[in-house]
Amino acid sequence: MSTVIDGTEQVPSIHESTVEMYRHVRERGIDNVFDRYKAQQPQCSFGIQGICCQLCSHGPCRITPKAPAGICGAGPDMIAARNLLRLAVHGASAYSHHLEETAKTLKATAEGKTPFKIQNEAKLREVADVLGLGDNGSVEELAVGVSNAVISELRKSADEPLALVELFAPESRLKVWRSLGILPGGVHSEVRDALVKTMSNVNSDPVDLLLTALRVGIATGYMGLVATITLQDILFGAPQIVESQADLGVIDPAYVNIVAHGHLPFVGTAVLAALDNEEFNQLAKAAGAAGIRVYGSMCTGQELLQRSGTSAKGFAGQTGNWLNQEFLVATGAVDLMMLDLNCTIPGLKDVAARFHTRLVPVNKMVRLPGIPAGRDYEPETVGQLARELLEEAIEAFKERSGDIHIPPHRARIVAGAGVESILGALGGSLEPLLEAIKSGQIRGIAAVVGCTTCRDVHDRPSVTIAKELIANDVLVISAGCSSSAMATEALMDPATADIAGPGLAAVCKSLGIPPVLNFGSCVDIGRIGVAVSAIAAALGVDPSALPVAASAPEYLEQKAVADGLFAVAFGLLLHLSPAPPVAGAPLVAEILTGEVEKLTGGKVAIETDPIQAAELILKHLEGKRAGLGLTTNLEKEMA
Ligand code: XCC
Repeated sequence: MSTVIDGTEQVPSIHESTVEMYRHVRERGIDNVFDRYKAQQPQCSFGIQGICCQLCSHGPCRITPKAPAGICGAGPDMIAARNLLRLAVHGASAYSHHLEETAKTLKATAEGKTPFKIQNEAKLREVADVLGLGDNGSVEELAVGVSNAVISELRKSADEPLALVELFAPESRLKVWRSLGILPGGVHSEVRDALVKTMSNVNSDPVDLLLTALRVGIATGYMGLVATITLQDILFGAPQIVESQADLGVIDPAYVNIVAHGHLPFVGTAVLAALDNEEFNQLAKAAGAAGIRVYGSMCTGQELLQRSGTSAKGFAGQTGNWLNQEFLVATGAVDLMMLDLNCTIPGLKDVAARFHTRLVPVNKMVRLPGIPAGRDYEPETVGQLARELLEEAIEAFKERSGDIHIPPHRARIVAGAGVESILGALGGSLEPLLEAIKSGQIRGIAAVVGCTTCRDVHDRPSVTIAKELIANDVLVISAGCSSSAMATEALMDPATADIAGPGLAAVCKSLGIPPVLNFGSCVDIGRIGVAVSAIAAALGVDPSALPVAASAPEYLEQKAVADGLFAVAFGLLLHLSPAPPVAGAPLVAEILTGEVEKLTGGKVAIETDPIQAAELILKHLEGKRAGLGLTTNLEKEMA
């Protein structure tokens, strides 16, 4: 954090732009996330270890040597497992909200009630066919059928296995999950059952609670992630390789500036579509601006970025991840922010109050005290909402104070990775990638994904791990806030290929791709699951056998917990930092970091040092290479 140690100032972020803005807001006496983090230290060790229970009025109960059980008799393992499951349920719920909004949008679009047009008929027909709807109906009929099928999957009982899991998961995974009794049913029912289990004095078996957490993770993986990206691809088109820019320096103060902030791409896409009408640019010019620009923040930004060649044309760049949001407003050049779902921090409102920036919740889940509601996304009214937001942004532009400070940094990025776009880049077949892995030119694949935190220097762990891995010829794929971290540090610029090891650098240069592939937003972690399944199928093995690992080096919140449990259920090594709240629960920690591997093939590895973390991932990949009979580094050195 920003303190002076041994005469050296330790900055709060790895990014020059964020550090510059941090200094800027401090000079103005504006509170911010980094200073609040500092003010919270030291934090409660019971909470950090996961051994604090606050469920009933007897609590909080904390586990100590003197009091090894809560008042009800709950021990540390039960408390930690219950807390972990509750976190996962929260994440699953948020993802299912996103999915339901997407399904509603697809259906309304098919009925001609939205400004959107179905962009990907081929994927619609493919999915409709897999769902048993045939592929011959009209686009509209099939889209309504697919939407209805997904909504009924969300709502069915917990006893009826999710058809989408049975249709899309590798057969070898289904076998494992069936044998463990963790093949999930309807998401809403799974959420309800998990909440019942985690109520006071219902379920006191940590093993059952952890298996339930894996079950919730699988439901999240195939519904919240894979189903959401599938429907969004049908609606807005699959991501295509695009070029853009990232970092706070993308903001141009000459324009009316609008930021799409959150996770759901609907309102941002509608605003970009409304901008096709020259009327708004003319209005902006009449107000003294050069025109109107729409930028992205966090995952909504990633959604727009990866489709900026097609359905999100006109997108002007990615500003950064969630830890940048207060600094973004403090540039003084953001006129309006559209807020949908997480991660809109309460502190954002206080910064906006110091500037002219209008904060507009555009999702019925998002509310800020004192900010009027009434502009929530509905598929049927989003066209009108987009026009109103454009008008309001132009009005806000007129209120700028002139206190504008934009760090000059921006990086070139290539985005839009996914199975379809990778196949396109490889000439229609995964074979060149598989050959590079088999020959050892690429040692393996690491998905370095998820949030970022203040626990370390902002974005340092994500960027450090990625750099270590690519230097050792591991292809890194990223999604979520860590993706913005790497974009800002130019790891998604093909010109950075030289910092990769010789094998990976050669592959990057021959294909013109960067050493870190941008898979997009949080939900696009599902795209990584689809890609790994495709590689496993091509090699005829289970995903757990592949030289593939996942890392959430700065995990923050509940969606990340659900994602992580999916990775473990899917059979992957999941490196996690900071340490999840299980350190005070020996059995839970032992299961997650060891025993679960015997059940699913996956496990958690906790390591807060990014260099050590990269080493343990490399060791894991080499172990998997050996298991498949592929050359290991050791053999290479001895040859
Ligand atoms: Fe929020 Fe997706 Fe996490 Fe970033 S990465 S801190 S959830 S915005 Ni998913």
